[in-house]
Amino acid sequence: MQSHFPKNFIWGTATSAYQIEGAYNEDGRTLSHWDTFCQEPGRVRGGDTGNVACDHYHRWREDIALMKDLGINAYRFSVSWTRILPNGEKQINSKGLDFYSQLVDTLLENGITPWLTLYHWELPQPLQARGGWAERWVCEPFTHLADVVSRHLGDRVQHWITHNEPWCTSLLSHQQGVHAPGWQDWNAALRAAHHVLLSHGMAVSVIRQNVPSAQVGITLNFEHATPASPSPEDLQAARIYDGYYNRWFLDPIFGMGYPADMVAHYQQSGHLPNGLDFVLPGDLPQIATPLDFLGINNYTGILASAPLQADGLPAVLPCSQERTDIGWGICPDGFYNLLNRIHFHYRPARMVITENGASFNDGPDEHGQVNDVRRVRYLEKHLLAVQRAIQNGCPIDGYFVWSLMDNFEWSWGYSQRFGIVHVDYATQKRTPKASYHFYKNFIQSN
Ligand code: IFM
Repeated sequence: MQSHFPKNFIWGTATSAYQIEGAYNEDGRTLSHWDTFCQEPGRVRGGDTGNVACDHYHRWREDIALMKDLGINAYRFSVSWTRILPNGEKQINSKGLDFYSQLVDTLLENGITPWLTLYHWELPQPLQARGGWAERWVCEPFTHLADVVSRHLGDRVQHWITHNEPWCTSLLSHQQGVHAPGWQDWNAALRAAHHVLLSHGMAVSVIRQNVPSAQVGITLNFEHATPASPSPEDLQAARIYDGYYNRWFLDPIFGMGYPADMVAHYQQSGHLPNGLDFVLPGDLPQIATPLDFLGINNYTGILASAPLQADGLPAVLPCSQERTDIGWGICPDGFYNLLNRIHFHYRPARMVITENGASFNDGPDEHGQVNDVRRVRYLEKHLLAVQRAIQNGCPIDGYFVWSLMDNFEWSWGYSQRFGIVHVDYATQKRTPKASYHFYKNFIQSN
């Protein structure tokens, strides 16, 4: 593949704390709502948990050596809230901060820029027990977390992401019930979405106070919605799905407030019996605090069709017959359209692809090699889409593969492998896959 990426492009890989660290009860870490969710029968495939995961808490030096060999110049990771603030609020666990401090120092020594995500889905269990993201007060402890972490690491960490994928924290977790806390309550989900966004705005201000030179952003996940046919009904179905998944988050972050068509639609569907009563004066400007960059996560897209279902959402199908092992359609053109649409409609200052990747469950062959050619093809096509979007004027200056290594895939447990490094969970042996070598060459040739 001929590639022409701009000079100084950011090449990275991404992970998150609960998915790789393990050591769930070591050095003062306490339980998050994902630890307790995993204990509930039927929530996670195979009864899997993140208790050990990739044991990164003990093997992080080896993992940084892999990153160094890969040639990336940036690494995106998240912090575990309960490692740092064991009861979720005031009291600080210095051992938790020390862990991330050492990690950051060693990344920098190896020429790898740390990109730190504050919230990648691990809410301290005591906060969940009091209602979690559905409650407005939760913004305060989150802002405190942002304050503590940015005070301690802000002398070395310049790139800050407040939240990872607010759609997942709110709707996937509180409306669909697939992620912790596993609720199926539309109104709670929309309140949670607002509190996540509000806490984001509050955290941006705190990070900027503590680290005046910081680059601060948020990472949203997107699914490009295509109407299943040109009929007006299917067009409207796609528009509603887009509102549910993409616009509900993009619009307020870019100062447009919640999309009026979706507010009306949710009211008609009974999801907002009291309207937007949870939005108080001052919230929307706070949410729309200007950002240095928008983090973009994309894996797939969908085809939407009428009629709408009882809950007001359209029926959806994968965007293509070609699928990854988790069943998601492979649609690089949808990704390209999405990037253009974000740039031309919302005009973020910078765009960074903070996650892109695929689940393919290839394991080692008889020679111990993992020849994940389907992932190589997936990455090639999506990198090409990014390159085309840049050529079309999109200000994209970074790309992070999800993920550095196979890890705990939430409610799918360990059944789905997204890594470019294979992890044998019985021995914790790491084996770089063909996609790792592909990415290494790709970075070198750029
Ligand atoms: O593993 C997740 C990650 O935690 C968030 N973005 C999507 C990935 C694949 O599902």
